[in-house]
Amino acid sequence: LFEYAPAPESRSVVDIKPSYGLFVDGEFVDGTGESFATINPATEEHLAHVAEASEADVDRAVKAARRAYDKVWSKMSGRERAKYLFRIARIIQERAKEFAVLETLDNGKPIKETRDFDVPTVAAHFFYYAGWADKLAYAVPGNPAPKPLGVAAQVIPWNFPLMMLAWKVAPALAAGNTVVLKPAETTPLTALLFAEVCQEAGLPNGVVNIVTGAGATGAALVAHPDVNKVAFTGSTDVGRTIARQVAGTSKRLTLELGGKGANIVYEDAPMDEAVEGVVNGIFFNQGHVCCAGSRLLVQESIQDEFLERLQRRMETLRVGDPLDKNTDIGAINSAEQLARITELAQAGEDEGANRWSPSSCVLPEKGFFFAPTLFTDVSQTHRVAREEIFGPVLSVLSFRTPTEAVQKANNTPFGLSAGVWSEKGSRTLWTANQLRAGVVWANSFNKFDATSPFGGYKESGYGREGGRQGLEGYLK
Ligand code: TXE
Repeated sequence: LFEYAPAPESRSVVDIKPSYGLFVDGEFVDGTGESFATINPATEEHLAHVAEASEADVDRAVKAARRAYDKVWSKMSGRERAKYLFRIARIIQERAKEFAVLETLDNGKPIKETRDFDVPTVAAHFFYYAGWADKLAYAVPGNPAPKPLGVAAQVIPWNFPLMMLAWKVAPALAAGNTVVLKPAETTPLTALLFAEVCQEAGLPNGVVNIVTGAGATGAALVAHPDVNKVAFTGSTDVGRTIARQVAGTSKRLTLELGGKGANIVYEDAPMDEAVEGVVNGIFFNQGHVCCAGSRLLVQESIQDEFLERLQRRMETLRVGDPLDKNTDIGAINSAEQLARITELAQAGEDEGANRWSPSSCVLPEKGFFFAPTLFTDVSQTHRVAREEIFGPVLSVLSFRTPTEAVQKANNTPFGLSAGVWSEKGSRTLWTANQLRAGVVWANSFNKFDATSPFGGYKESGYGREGGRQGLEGYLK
């Protein structure tokens, strides 16, 4: 069932073409609109030109997805669909190096993350949902024969370009839907490489379509009348716009939006692990993580010692060339995002918080980089404590009692993630139960698994991705 050919030796690590079209109905086609450049944020060098899909292009892609749904994909058995998903997973594994390098070039994240985290997680996701394709009767409790929704419009951000694609495409296809996906404008290249994987896997034409472009392309896709489902990950503002746009239609919607996660460190926490977890929680992927632990809540009795250890650890972080295997913090994804982080960090200083960055940190002269930054003397009303910075900036608050920790952690319009650090299981469970966050990690942070549902409370969105629950958003 799962025939498997090893990659030919000759395949170069990554072959970036000068320009890319759209992937519609199984082939790369020219767009009818303009094109735009995607750059390497670590060097500011031009990588490729990519088509900006017009409304007419989006219409063509949705029509292809509809045809594929009606004629092929919805008629196929789950077992047969699984075969394609398994093939896709295997080809991603074969081409892992290519994907990792391309993702690092287009996004700016360190190669050790794309190599050890993004690409393996993506393959795992396709393997996992391949396993569900013939077991959908068990996916939605109490409903023996759930049906796919039809054509799914999927709009994704730039922080985990390939992983966000996997989170959306794998469950949609497993459940029997076809998709039109729009990657973010600053990171379109791995989605286009994924289109090649679909071809290589022999996926029927039109089951996956990729339309590149900016917000207008995304808006045209969401508005298309023949779309049955909209899945969006991105900013809370755009999420609101999309919710308004979809309201009053029969389209189903899931949203995964921003966050302002708290990492709660109790006085009995395993100290070394907690320091590592806090560092990972905010500096992983340059802090471009919706579930980042961007607020540290540390118990007052250990605050001084903890901060001293944290600062010592931050002195060892290596910021720079994302292709260097030793780099911990790569490039900020775009000039716009760098400006946003810079502005918010400045607001932190202006509002009276105390700003610190490691003295060891020397930023490269070219490219978009931001030093790992710690804010202490932060009050809950400061912008650095309230707004999603989406960069390597950690705001420190303290607490005396568990109740105060929970109150402060929940004092945000968001509710995506939190971490609890304590040796005491009962305290961890009590805290987790009080937290209004979709995911709570205990003595760990930023752990992801395909079997585990992920999603938000409050303004962090609704619906879940991952796990059995991830299928619910694609079934009726
Ligand atoms: O997001 P946008 P941006 C947060 C983070 C960041 C801020 C802004 O705080 O600093 O958002 O980032 C497409 N209709 N997050 O401006 O604009 C867009 O082309 C349909 C958190 O980059 O939301 C891209 O593909 N689509 C977040 C995608 O939406 C539209 C990840 C996300 O871009 C659209 C990213 C429209 N009207 C940013 N306008 C997370 N939750 O992980 C834009 N898009």
